[in-house]
Amino acid sequence: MPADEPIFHPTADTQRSNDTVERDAERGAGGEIHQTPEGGTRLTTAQGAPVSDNQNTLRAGPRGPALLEDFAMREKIFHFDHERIPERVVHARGYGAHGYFEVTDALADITAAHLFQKKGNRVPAFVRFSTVAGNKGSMDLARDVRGFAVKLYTEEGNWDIVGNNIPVFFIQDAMKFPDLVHSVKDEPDRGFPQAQSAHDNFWDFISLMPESMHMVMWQMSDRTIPRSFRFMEGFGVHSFRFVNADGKSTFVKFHWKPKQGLQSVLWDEAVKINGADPDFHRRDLWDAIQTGDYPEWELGVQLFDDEFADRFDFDILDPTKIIPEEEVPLRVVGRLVLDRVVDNFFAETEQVAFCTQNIVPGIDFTNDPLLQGRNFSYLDTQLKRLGGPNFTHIPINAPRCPMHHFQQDGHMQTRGIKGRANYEPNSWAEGGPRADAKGGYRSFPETVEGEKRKLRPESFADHYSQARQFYISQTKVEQGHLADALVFELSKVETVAIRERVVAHLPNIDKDLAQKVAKGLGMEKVPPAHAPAVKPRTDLKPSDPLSILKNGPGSFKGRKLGVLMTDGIDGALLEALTAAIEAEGGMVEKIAPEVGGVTTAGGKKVAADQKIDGAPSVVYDAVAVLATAEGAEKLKGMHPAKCFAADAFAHAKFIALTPEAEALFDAAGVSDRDGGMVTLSGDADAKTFATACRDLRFWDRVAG
Ligand code: HDE
Repeated sequence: MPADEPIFHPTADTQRSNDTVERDAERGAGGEIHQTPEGGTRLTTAQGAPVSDNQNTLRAGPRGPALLEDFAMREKIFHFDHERIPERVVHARGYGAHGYFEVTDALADITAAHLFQKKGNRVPAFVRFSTVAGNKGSMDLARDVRGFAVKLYTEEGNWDIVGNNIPVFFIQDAMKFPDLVHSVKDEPDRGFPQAQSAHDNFWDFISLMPESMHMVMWQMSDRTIPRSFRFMEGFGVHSFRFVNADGKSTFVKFHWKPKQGLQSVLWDEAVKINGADPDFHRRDLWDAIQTGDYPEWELGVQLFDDEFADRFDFDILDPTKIIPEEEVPLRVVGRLVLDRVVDNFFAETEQVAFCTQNIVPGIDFTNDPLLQGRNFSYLDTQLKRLGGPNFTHIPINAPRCPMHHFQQDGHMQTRGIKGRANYEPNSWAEGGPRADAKGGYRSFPETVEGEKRKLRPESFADHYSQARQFYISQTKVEQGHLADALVFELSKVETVAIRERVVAHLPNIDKDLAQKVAKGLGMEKVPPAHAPAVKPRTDLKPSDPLSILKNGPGSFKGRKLGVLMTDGIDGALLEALTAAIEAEGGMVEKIAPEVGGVTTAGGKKVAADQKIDGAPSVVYDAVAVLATAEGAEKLKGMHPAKCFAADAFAHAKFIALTPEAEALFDAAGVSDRDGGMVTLSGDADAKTFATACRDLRFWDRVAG
């Protein structure tokens, strides 16, 4: 084989073997014998032998024992017995989708990464969103950090940005990760609680780890109860390096900004969504992509040099710190679009193996101690999950560029390898690939010196200043949610001393917050503050990008209106409302007392998408109740309809209602009428309502 010819090309090879099977199946005599007499595809074993009966095991006599020689039955059960792989120790519950990443601003002067050399360069992408603590079958709306892991199949190898929807982390050193994760997961003796941090072990650990306080502020904010994967940001967290063709290094932080704007739900909604639709987030992503409303994120980079790093108030290697966008503005360099759902959840979403060490020439790590530990952990974990070193052969993990190497054996080797050389150097004429000293991956030659010691640098010691900055950057409504979240979580902690130890961190962040939480927990006073390692700063300015509500979309695009309807309604009004919401880019789902739907005043049958019992208002961004007087009477007698109205009001949603529907709201205990409620007296009101929905929530109702 000539040296420049690929030894194998994985995707092509896999394709070839699939094609061969299909071709064989189609071919002449072979094709015919692979069909049932009715012309359908014939069922076979995994070995290809045709199956005559998929319902009954071979047995000796009609009521006799099963016979072991029934290879088809044995194979079927054997496969089933082995259909699960270990779930991820963290981020077990996740959902993935395919798409592409396109460079919108070349960075050829900053990085040698092939991808960034030209505007318009496009590579395939696979993204997996996840919660962290819950198991694979847990619910989507747990209060939890979300994983935001991106695999870019570049022409020089896979580049994985394994990030979260929060830009900082709980701990500063990878060595603490097992402790952190053990503390948040279900407690080891009782095996609960599932998918939540509201328990003693988590807060016990946190109370003893002041470095976690910045992340705790983010975790207790609405960031951890996103409305959808589509409406959250992603962050690479660590500082990385870009290295250009001349070997010059620039530090970089990665930010994914959703074009759809940021949005979260309220905690009470999250709790109820978990019951109504535990798959709320995955269904949302699936539906959006299937309807052609492709979610999109911009990739923003914060670029800075050594000089900035030296003068920055905090250590850029410390993953518990951000660099405010006011200090280093984002430069938007690309866009990520998700436009294809997976064909098979297990093969793709479950088997995808993200690894922080998957980088490409032009990109490098920094000495962030968390990142360094991760670079060990991810490869290691894939071995456990996927069972062998050849997990890169699985199509979702296989690079889309040629690979040439000498790693041939091992579990599940699937490639058609040819030739004699499996070592290097060798002297065979077709001896295979050789390293490329110039074009191959080279680490940035950073000078490193120092004593070999186990220590935490002094420059990592300030644990409260940015926690405070985050808190003061929130709107009043958001600050209220954050305080409520702390009160909720700590109320679930049984040990009073742990509650107190957590609250004692808060005066170092914000005195009002400390007081609110202490009061919410029924404490007589705020416990004495822990002595901080260094004095917290109070001069850091609020930063708007840290708030969700200051970064809403100002649009109802991609959001959903739930319309509860009864018999006898004005069909034209329903149509006007639907048209107005669709003109805003929103979707409409119709709900009725019976899923068969309703009949309008004009005698037209309108099918419902949902029966009221299965469509609480928490699964919608805004609601409308179109009812006649008689219809409202009927709804008043239905508990789910009353909850629909009461919850929509309590969750600050925009509500459209016919004058007759007022009776339902009264019966649901909603006697107030405010600017977030629009009475639909005529078709023109539908437009007014749809325009109001752009604000997503009527916060004045709950601002206090
Ligand atoms: Fe992870 N993390 N992590 N992590 N992480 C895993 O890898 C680990 C950390 C993140 O959708 C595991 O394949 C260590 C920070 C995401 O498949 C494991 C440390 C951030 C995902 C692992 C961290 C993340 C993981 C479990 C501390 C945000 C899901 C299964 C040093 C920047 C990827 C797996 C997916 C998954 C280890 C901290 C994000 C065990 C040791 C910080 C999004 O390898």
